[in-house]
Amino acid sequence: YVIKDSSYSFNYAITLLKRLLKNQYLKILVTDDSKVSRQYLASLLKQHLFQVFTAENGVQALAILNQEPDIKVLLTDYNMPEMDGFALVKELRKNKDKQELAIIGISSADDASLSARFIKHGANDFLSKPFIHEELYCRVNQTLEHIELIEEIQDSANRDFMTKLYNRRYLYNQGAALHQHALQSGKQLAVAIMDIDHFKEVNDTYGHDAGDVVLIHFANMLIKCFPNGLVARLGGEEFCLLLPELDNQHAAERLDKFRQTLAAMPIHAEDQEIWISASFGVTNVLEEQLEAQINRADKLLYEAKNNGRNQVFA
Ligand code: GH3
Ligand code: MG
Ligand code: MG
Ligand code: MG
Repeated sequence: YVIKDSSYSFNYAITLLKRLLKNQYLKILVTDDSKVSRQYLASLLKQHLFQVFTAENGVQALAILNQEPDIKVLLTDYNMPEMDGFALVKELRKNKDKQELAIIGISSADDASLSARFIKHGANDFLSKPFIHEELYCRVNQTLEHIELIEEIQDSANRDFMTKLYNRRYLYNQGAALHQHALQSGKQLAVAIMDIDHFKEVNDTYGHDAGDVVLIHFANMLIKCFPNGLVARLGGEEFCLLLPELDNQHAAERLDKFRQTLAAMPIHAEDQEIWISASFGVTNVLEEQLEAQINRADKLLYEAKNNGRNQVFA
C-alpha cells in the first residue's frame, strides 16, 4: 500500500518493510468514545503495519495498557465518558514517561487551547480533527523516531559500547536506587564483583581482538545466566552484578555455577580455542552506601585471587 502511494518517502517505505520482515508490528492503542473515529483511525494505522488495540474511554485504555505493557503509542481523544483524555494522560504520566509510552492527543479543532493543555498534561504531541492521513502518519512516526533517538542517546550514555552491558555510571545510579530499596524494605541485595583471571595473558597470547571476543562472550554469558540481575562492566575485565532479593549463600551458589560453566568450555576466537576462568567476591552485607558494599565484595574478590583464582569468595 505504502509503496504504491508515491507520496511516501523511500526511506519510510524501507522502515515499514523492515518492520514487516522482522514481523515487528508496533503496538498502538486508539482511545475514542466514537466508534466511527476509532475504526477509522484503526484502519489507517493497520495499513501502516501497526498492531492496533482500541478502547472507548480512559478506564478501558488503562486496563488494556496493563495487559499489553509493550504498547508504544497511545492516541487519545479528549472528550470521553468515565475518564477523559486529560485525566488519562495525567494518570499514565504518574509512572510512564514520554519514552516508555508516547501519547498523542486528538480532538476536534473547535477548542484551540486543547493542544496546549494535552501537552501540559504530558502528551508527546497533538493532532486536531479533521486531519489528513499524512499528518497522522507523520506525527506517529516522528514521535516514534524521537523515542528511538532518545533510547540511542541513553544507551550510549549508560552502556559500554563493546559488550553492550551497563557501564559504571549506570551501575552507580541505578544500583543506588536498588540498594536504597533494599535498605528501606529490609530485603536482601547481593553484590558480586568478578574479574577474569590472567586476562593479560589472553591478550598477549591470542591478541587484543581475541581478548575483546572473550570479553563479549563473558558479558553475554552473564546476561544469560543472571537475567534478573543488574550486570555492569566496571572497566577492563572487571564486572559487577547486583542480585536483588537473594541471600548470600544462594548468590554464591549461582555464581559458582556460572564459574564452573565458564571454565568448562573454551571460547572460539581468531580460529583458536581460548580457555578462561574468573574469580568472584560476593556479599549481601547491606552497608549504608552501595559503594561500601561494592568495596566489601572487591576485598573478597582480592582474597579469591590470592587464594589461587577460579573461585568464589562469599
Ligand atoms: P588477574 O588474574 O590478577 O586479574 O590478572 P590479569 O592479567 O587478568 O589482570 P591485569 O590487570 O594485569 O590485566 C588486565 C588486562 O586487561 C590488561 C589490559 O590490557 C586488558 N584489557 C583491559 N580492557 C581491555 C579491553 O577492552 N580489551 C582487551 N582485549 N583487553 C583489555
Ligand atoms: Mg469524544
Ligand atoms: Mg584479571
Ligand atoms: Mg582486573
